[in-house]
Amino acid sequence: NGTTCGLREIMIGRCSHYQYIKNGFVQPNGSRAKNCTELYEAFESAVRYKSYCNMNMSTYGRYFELALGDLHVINRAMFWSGTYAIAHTYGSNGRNYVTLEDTLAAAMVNGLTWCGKENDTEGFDFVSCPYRCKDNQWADYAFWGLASKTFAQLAAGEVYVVLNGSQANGKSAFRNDSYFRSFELPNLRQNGTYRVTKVNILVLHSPDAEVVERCGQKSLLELERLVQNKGFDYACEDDPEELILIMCSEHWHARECQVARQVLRQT
Ligand code: NFD
Repeated sequence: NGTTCGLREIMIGRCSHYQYIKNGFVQPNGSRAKNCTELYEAFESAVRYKSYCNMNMSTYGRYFELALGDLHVINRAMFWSGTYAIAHTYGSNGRNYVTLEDTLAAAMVNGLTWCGKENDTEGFDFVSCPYRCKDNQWADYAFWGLASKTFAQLAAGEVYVVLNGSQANGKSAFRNDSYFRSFELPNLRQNGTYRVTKVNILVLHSPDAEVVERCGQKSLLELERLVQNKGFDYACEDDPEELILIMCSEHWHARECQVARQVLRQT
């Protein structure tokens, strides 16, 4: 439950690493390096000395503007829901596909926990975060809600969505309360040069787990309707082979991975 001490050093360090070492797969060719200290300061001034419940969907606006202002992700933006690990393996740090976490704004804080604290010399709470604000649901979405919305707005052309067709506990692949549904799908661009043309859904079923939904069933049917109402082309594929091979590398003994084993041995 603790929060991230050394936030400043981590964020500025990650930003420098991103730009000077990782660089190349996401940011446009020839774009100027960002000033990491300035970026951190935009982030800090949004949150430090503020009480958690005072945050909302515009709190980090300047940070995202500075970090992502000039970016477009054309034909390779990838969203994920219930599929964090495999979507990121497949995306391969922006080499194949670009996820939100491959952008500078998100890479600087992905996996960290932080919150501001009022009337405090540090201005940060390094012990615990409330995580839930009773009176203001937007506080909870202040960072990742705006991150998701901003990322969706800069996706163009064909986009990809990796969903989980074998979620446990009756959860659906296209959940009512997912970030993907609440902040990404509604913010895909419908007009202009950088509009989205097609939404490609990749539905995964974990080896040896129950199949809850396939393309064209239940929540995926609803998703299809929403996508088409927005004027985008729609495609849905169950268990694309390249994803099954990645999954089978981690579930080698599953019955469904026998075929993969045989094929891989033949070559
Ligand atoms: P979800 P969703 N590692 O799977 N997004 O549609 C880490 F670090 O239910 C990104 O609601 O799908 N975090 C972030 C994880 C946060 C992991 C919110 C994991 N293995 C929204 N698994 C982010 N980077 O933190 C689950 N989570 C967390 C965007 C995740 O942090 C992405 O562009 C989130 O708080 C993606 O297209 C929560 O579980 C979509 O929204 C919900 O993940 C994923 O949100």
